[in-house]
Amino acid sequence: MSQLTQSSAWQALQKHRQSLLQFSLREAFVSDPKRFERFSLRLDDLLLDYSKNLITQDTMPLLMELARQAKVEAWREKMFSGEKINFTENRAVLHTALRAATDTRHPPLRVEKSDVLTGIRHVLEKMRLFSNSVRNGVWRGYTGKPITDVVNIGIGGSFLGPLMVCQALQPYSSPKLRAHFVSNVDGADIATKLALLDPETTLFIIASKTFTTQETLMNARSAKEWLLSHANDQKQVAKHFVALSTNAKLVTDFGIDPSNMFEFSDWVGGRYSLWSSIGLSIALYVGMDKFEELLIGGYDMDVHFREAPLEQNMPVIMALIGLWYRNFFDATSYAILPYDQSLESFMAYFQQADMESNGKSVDRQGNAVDYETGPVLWGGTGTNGQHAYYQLIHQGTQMIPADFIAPARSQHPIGEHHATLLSNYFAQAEALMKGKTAAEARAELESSGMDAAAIEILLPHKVFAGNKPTNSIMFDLLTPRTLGRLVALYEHKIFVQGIIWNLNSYDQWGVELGKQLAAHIQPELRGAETVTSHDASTNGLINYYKSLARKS
Ligand code: G6Q
Repeated sequence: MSQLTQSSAWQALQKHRQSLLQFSLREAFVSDPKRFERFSLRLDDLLLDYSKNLITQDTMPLLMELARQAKVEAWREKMFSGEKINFTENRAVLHTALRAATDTRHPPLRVEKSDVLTGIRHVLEKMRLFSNSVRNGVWRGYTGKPITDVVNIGIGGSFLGPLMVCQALQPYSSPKLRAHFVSNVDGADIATKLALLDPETTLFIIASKTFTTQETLMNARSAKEWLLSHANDQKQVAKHFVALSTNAKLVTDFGIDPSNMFEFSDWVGGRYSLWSSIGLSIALYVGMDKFEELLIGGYDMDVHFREAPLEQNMPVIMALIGLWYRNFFDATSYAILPYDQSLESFMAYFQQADMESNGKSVDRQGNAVDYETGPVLWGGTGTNGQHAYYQLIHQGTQMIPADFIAPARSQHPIGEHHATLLSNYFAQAEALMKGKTAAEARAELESSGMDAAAIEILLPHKVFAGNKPTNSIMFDLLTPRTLGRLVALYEHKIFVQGIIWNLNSYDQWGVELGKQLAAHIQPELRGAETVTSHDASTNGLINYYKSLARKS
């Protein structure tokens, strides 16, 4: 048995879980009128209501004890101070430094003796000068026209964060500059984007930490060929291509002027990199001031996470509640449900952040874990989901804890739209908590005038068990600063869970195997020979592909 499952805190939680077999959220709200006050927390306007969870007053102290036994506070300090907690890659985990750099009074933060904050501020200044010059029309394309379209070419962590933030902050964008994202190596992605663009006014941002990623480099090469097919002059590449990377040599080899490269360091994990120069598309789209407000929002949450006692600590509470369901209720998945169309990629972003960080089955000592780790994350914007997959959350056989997220005010106020959206936000969490008893369903059917025999047939289908746990997160308006807080909240939640599960949340070796095999297969797809080097299924599929491709 692992230390974790043997620990007194874990065992106490298991016992506590048994005492909750008859727990009813509906009754808990009736018997405790202060339940909302007891189980909610605010950071300025950002409210976390966790009262609709399967917890009693005894649950949180037991969960807090689990966090203390896992030394969450000490690990938190290791992360913030730049210790190499990503030990399988021998790296610090310092995306928080990118946010701390906005605090001019922050003491120096040294990694291998040099102060990282100075370097970060230097890059921020370079981003400011560049984004201003593009946005002001000073930076011009090869025919002298200002830039109208920015295309971020990158994948995974070099794509999802900038995409999510640009969508979320669209109300702050300049109408003179559009942002596009190309990630998939499927030619359809770049071809459909290029078809809409004018090479004279398009700027490509090649976003790749390593600058070795197959998909990104292929898309970047196709973009360069497209530009050169119009500009017919290699020199013009400098006006239309910039790079965001840690790898100056490969950027130069690709043909991008090193003065057009925006650096960051290897202690920024890909999926935590939107705060680094990987956020250049954000700075271009909404302006550098707004990008810095986003960083400040992230820093607000860092300060809260680092300083608030565990009992009053938003990321800690969310982490513990998530872990409670994953490990003690066998919840295999977790839904993120923003009631804000501009957060349409929020779930996809955290699907990567969470599943890549805590989708591990070996602990920090290299032992197979004997407990569940990261859940499957899924979801999407309300109310669309209500007319699709919510059915399974309400009446399916699995428990799916969910986070409901909403702004009090809309960035797009039109008539009654936002009040209608929010009435659904409130109603869904209430419905999941309360359910509908057989007596309530029967009374409803009777009052509709239905005859007794029909009621008996329909009744079981109309009953909702309820007792479905949710968190509700609400804030005033989705500003850059609020978004920064929200993103950092989830990042730190992932951190806390990873620490308790005794994982390295900051590597991603699982991504590697498929990459290696694809590199081996690619040359085999070229010739006409029958491929025999794999298992029967892979050989069969490759050879079937070749037979079809030959026909075209
Ligand atoms: C994230 C992962 C991964 C990475 C992409 C792109 O944490 O490492 O999603 O961001 O594979 O990598 P590059 O930025 O190096 O192209």
